[in-house]
Amino acid sequence: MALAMGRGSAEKPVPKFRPELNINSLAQFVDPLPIPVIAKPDGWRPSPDDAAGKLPYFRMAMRAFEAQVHRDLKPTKFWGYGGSSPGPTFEARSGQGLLVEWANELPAAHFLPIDHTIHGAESDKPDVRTVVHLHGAKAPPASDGYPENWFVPGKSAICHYPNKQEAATLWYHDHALGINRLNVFAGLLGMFIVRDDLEDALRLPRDEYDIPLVIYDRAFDLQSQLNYPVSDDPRKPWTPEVFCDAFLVNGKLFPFLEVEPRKYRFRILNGANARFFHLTLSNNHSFQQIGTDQGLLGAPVALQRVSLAPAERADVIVDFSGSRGEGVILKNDNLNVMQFRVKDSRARDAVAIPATLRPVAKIPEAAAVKTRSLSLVEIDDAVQRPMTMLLNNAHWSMPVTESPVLDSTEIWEFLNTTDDAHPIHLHLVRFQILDRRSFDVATYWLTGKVKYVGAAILPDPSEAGWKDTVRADPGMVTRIITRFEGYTGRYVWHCHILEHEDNEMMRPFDIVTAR
Ligand SMILES: [Cu+2]
Repeated sequence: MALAMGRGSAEKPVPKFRPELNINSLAQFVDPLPIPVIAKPDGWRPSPDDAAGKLPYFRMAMRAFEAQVHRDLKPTKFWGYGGSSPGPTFEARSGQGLLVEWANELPAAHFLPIDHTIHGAESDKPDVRTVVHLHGAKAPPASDGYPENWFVPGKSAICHYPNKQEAATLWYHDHALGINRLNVFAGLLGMFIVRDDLEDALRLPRDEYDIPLVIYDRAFDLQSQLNYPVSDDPRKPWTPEVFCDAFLVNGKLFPFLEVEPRKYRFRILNGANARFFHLTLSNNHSFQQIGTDQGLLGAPVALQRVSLAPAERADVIVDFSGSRGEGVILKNDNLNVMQFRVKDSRARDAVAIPATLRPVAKIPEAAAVKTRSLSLVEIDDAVQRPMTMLLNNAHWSMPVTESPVLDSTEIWEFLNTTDDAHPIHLHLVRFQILDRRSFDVATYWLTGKVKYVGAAILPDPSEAGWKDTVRADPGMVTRIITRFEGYTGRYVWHCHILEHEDNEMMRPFDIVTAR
């Protein structure tokens, strides 16, 4: 018996998915929506760019803490930045850099099930490792949170964020190789907002009318503790995707927000490991999407539904002036997520949404000096269970194959041979989506050639701005175009389904100087 269990099982507890809390048994809209606090600097430090200049310095500690996700539940154990999840929101101005010392003050043992068969998470690695990536930031490579640059409890890393980029809704989260899905699930994520003068001049809703909504799904056990799903093989607890039925907004289940009958700006982030959200309002009112991952769209787009893959952001304006005294529910498909309680009062609303926002100049395809065809691949075991996911058939540890030249423009086309949509994220750069087009996957496997079987589909108006994450749909070639600006050095590109990213669907790339 003991022999059949194999070596190692005596040292590590066997991961189990415990009986699950029934979310439908909970009263809805009894907790106010928490709004993350704004991060405050702890002083000034010399700028890495200019020794005479000083930059605001923040020390942000990752700590274990407990928080109630619902009035009627016991406190849940989380890990979070600044002892909260989401962590404090950073407020930055374009062109004004800042320094963050990310300090690992977490316990020595992980509380979620590590799969030690996954590359980078072997038994000889410390269980608790963290490294922080600011998603969407144009940051030097040493500050980008390279997945192998993790550090253990008691250690820290200082990152420099120059913020030489346009106003946008960024977010920070863990990126440690092989356990990133567990660290983010544990609560290690937060918002980082960059503002600029052009955006200010548009006079969009601001201050208490500009609210981040960080949405993600989690599972809880009967003791209200996080319950990360596992496979039925205790030696390989990894599962291909995690979909849970408890939707949290800013860390609460079914929260409510009291609003005035006026316009609000919501910066919605899909912070889920794997779930795609399709959000609507219960009154079927339309709203205006004004921005995407990397900032403002050229013009507002009227929508009744916003769809977000993991890591994507939508910046929307919702006008509650026609809903005085009503309860408007934000829904994901048919399920309630949160409630807006519109006050039955008069509100002064001087906000008029401008007809145009920020011009987004299209990058011409002719500007590209190179087109890279990159396949998205799923490797199954003998009984068709996914074992790993690959980019261009390459594992993380294989030599770098993508080395764009600094300041050059390239087209990257993602050939999705799998049955899943994969949100593909490139670090450092912002890009534009060119199109998506169906191709014959069987022919591709046989011949290595792309045979298109449909017309090219242009991006939806809501994603026709600057992006850093793109949904690559199954059986399609998704093309993006980008200029590799900013820094030379090593960055990564990966699928943002965190279970895929942790299991090889991530590759390094190098930005090099022209020879
Ligand atoms: Cu994926």
